[in-house]
Amino acid sequence: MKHDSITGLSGEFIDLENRYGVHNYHPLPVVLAKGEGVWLWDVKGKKYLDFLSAYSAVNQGHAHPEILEALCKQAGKLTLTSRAFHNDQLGPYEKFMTETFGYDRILPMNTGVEASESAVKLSRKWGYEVKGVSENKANIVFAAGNFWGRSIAAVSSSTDKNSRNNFGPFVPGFDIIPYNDLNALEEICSNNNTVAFMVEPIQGEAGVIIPDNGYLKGVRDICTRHNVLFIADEVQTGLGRTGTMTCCEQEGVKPDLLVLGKALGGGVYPVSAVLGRNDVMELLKPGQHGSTFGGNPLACAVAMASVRVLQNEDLCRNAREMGQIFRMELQNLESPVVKTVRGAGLLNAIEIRPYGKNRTAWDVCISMLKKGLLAKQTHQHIIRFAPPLIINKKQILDACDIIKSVILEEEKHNI
Ligand code: IF1
Repeated sequence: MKHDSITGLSGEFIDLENRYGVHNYHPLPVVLAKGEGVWLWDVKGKKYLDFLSAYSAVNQGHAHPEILEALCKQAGKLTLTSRAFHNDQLGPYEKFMTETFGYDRILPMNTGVEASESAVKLSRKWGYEVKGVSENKANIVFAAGNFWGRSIAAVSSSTDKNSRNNFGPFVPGFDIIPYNDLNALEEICSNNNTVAFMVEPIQGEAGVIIPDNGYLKGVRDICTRHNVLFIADEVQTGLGRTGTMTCCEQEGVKPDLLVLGKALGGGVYPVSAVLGRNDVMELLKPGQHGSTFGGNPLACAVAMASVRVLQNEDLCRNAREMGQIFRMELQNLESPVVKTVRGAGLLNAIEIRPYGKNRTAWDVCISMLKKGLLAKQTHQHIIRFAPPLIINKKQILDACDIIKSVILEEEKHNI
C-alpha cells in the first residue's frame, strides 16, 4: 500500500520503514536520496537546505571531496584489523589528534556514547587507583538535561523520562545537579567520593542551553580544587560547531577529559574519541577496555581528513561569522511566535511561544520543509538550527528568509 507523505512523494520507502523497522523515531515526512555540501535532495529531486547536519555530525558538509577521497583511498587499502594487531594509520592519527587538541593520549572509539561511557569508566578507575576512593564508592556527577547517548549507563544519568522509562534498573553511582549551578557543583565535589563531573559546554538536546559566562571556568576551578575530573562532552559542541575547535576554549578552559564524536567522522563514518592526560589514560592496561572497530585504519584516515578540513577551510571562523548573521536576522524578527533566539557559532535554536490552536515546533518544521529547509525540533517548542559549517552568506540569508516567512505565516494564520 502506497501513501503520499506531506511532500507528495510516493511513500513506499516510508511504508517499508513502518512495516519492517522499529519506530524509535518520528522523522519528518521526507525521503532523502542525495547530499552535497549544505544541500539534500529527496527521492523526487526536491532540494533542501540541511539545517540539522545529522545532529552536528556533518559539520564539513555532505560528500566533502577530501573526506571522500580519504575514505575511498583507505577503504581500498585496509579497513579493519582489530587492535589485536598494529596498523599504519592508528599511530599517526593518535599523534595528530593529541597534538591538535593538546592532550597526552587518545582512546579511539566509534560512537559518542561509547566515548562518553569510556570517559566514565576511566574516571571510576582513576578514582579508585589514584584518588583513593573506596571500592564501588565512586560517584560521577551529571547535569540535569544532559544527553550523552542511549546506553543503559547514559540513560541512568538522564533526567528525560522518555529516555529512561522502563529501562531500569539503572547504573548506581551517578548523581544529578542542576545545569549552570556552581554552588551545587561545589557542594557535591566536597564529597571525597566524587571522581568526575561530565557536562556539555552547551546542552544540545536540552534545547541549545547556554550557561552563564564563567560557568565553565567555575567548573574548572571547582574540579581542580576538589581533585575531581572535569569531563567535557563535546560530541555535539566540538569540532567547530560553536565557532571554535572545542567550546570549552571559548572560556580558556581545558577539561581533564575531552569527549569527541559525530563530525570527527566527517559525515561518512562513526568515529569518536576520549582525549586526556597521562595519569588518567595510562590507567587502562591491556584487556581492560576495547572495541572491535575502535581505532580502525579507515576511521583514522577519515578522522584525520575530517579535522584537516575544519582547519584548512577555517570553518570555525565561518561558523562564528555565519552564526552571528543567523542570530541577528532572526532576533530582528519581532514576532509573537518567537520567544527567544539563542546559540553559539552554528549551533542555534529558536524557542516558539505556544500559540494558536496547539501549533508546535513540529508544524513550523513541516512548513519549513515545504519551503526547502530541513530542521527538527528538540522539544515541543524548540527548533535547533545546525547547518554544515561550510554554509555561505547567501545560503544563510536564504535560510533566514525561509524561516522568517514561515514564522510570519504562522503569525498570520495561527495566532
Ligand atoms: C539520538 C539527541 C542530539 C550527544 C552528546 C553524546 C551523544 C550525543 C552531547 C551520543 C548524541 C544524538 C543522538 C541521536 C540524536 C542526537 C541528539 F537528540 F539525541 F540528543 F544531537 F542532541 N553526547 N546525540 O548529542 O552520541 O552515541 O549518538 O554517537 O539518539 O536520537 P552517539
